Amino acid sequence: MKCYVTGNSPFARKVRVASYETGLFDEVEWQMITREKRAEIIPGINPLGKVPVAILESGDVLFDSPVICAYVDSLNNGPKLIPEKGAERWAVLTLEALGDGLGEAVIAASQEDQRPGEKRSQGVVDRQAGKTKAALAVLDAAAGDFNDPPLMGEISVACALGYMEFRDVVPGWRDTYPKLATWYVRILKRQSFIRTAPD
Ligand SMILES: N[C@@H](CCC(=O)N[C@@H](CS)C(=O)NCC(=O)O)C(=O)O
Repeated sequence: MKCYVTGNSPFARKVRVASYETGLFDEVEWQMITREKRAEIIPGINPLGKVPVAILESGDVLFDSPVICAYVDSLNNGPKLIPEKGAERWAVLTLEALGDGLGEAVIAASQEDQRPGEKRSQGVVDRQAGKTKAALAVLDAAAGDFNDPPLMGEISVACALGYMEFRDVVPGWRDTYPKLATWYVRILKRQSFIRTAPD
């Protein structure tokens, strides 16, 4: 499988971490591309123009990150990142969706914030900041019950937090959400996160 990623994308990082955690990292032909290259080549592969996107040996194309991560986990003969059945499966997928939603809100808020004065909408920034803070509050309350080692839900949440911190979208979040921050400091020590930190 060939997988197109950019260095700072929290969604691409999910796939990289999931591959690392399942021991499949070296099986993937990683295509680390710039944002400029992404704009040039990705729309020809994924009509949405987004990374991550994977091309299988068969030529089939997979996107987006939850699909690629589920595919990686399907190749995994060890402990699964996504439980195959039962309530735990739906809990993991829902936590993954919450992490993805946090990542989307953080990206939208930070992109809007960077627009030039007359084009910037405070309403958009505030709406995305509201989603971000609501997600962080729920995650802070849930952090004590997070799986260790992490499953797909925790991986998604940590990747979103990594991007949020990298762009400093919520200054001082570690003080406001201390249980989440304590968990985050722990998960960052895993090789899978050390090896995939935003640059
Ligand atoms: N839901 C998608 C989101 C992917 C996404 O938003 N990727 C961003 C990078 S973080 C991207 O490629 N954006 C380029 C664009 O929107 O044109 C996923 O989970 O993979």
